Amino acid sequence: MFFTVLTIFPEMFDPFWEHGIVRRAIEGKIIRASAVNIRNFAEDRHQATDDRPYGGGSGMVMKPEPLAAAIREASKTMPGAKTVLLTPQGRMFNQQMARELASCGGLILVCGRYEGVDERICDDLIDYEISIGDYVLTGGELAGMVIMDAVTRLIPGALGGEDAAEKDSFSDGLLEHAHYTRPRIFEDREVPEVLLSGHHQEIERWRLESSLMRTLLKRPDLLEKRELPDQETEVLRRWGNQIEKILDCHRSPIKRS
Ligand code: 4FV
Repeated sequence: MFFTVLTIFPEMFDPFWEHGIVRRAIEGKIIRASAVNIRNFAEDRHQATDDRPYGGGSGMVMKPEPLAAAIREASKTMPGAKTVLLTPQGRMFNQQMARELASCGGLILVCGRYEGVDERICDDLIDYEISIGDYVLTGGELAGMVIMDAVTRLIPGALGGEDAAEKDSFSDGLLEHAHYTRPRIFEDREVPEVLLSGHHQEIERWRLESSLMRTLLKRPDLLEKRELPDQETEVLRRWGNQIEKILDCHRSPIKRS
């Protein structure tokens, strides 16, 4: 997987590429990543990459010429790569989109600054407009790192255990189950017994119910839009019946006695 980042602050990416799974993926040649300074493509003697907005108003806009030249140069070195503009105007980034991008083979990440980029760049040089959230950043660089991080860990070999990414939150549309590690007792709180039982079927069942309960309580919207396998339907129905029974008890005091 190849990443080229177009930015006026390429040095921001060095610490990102020098740590953790991303660093190991680069060392293992599982990904290749480089940051290119858009200013290198600015022709005027001040190497300006921004200018005042037509129509007046505050702030500056990124000039089209240096950006277009930088995108075209990157596309030449990465045939078939998709260009991505990080912008609040974009489709909301999520795990499904991360999987989509991981199959692209090459991404050119365009990081805007100031009020944004000249619209004529979006017209015919950008394949994807992606947002990481409904808030305004000072630049697209952090969003670029978020995309690279989420995509890199989906590249086979990046996470070490082959199937690690399959067990992710959202990989199957549920939040992940609770995780525990040593010590068995921490501040008087014990690890659930079943996890120490070595009974893998029981452990898988416990983890499924943990995922379902956490998703039900924290992100019920994910359950509403998700295909429910029978095993999950059975669990949710059982919980629903238990809740009904309790409510019943409270409806008719007689039953409670
Ligand atoms: C952003 C976001 C974001 C907007 C103007 C960069 C800034 C500045 N990018 N998701 N939210 N970008 O706020 O991706 O150019």
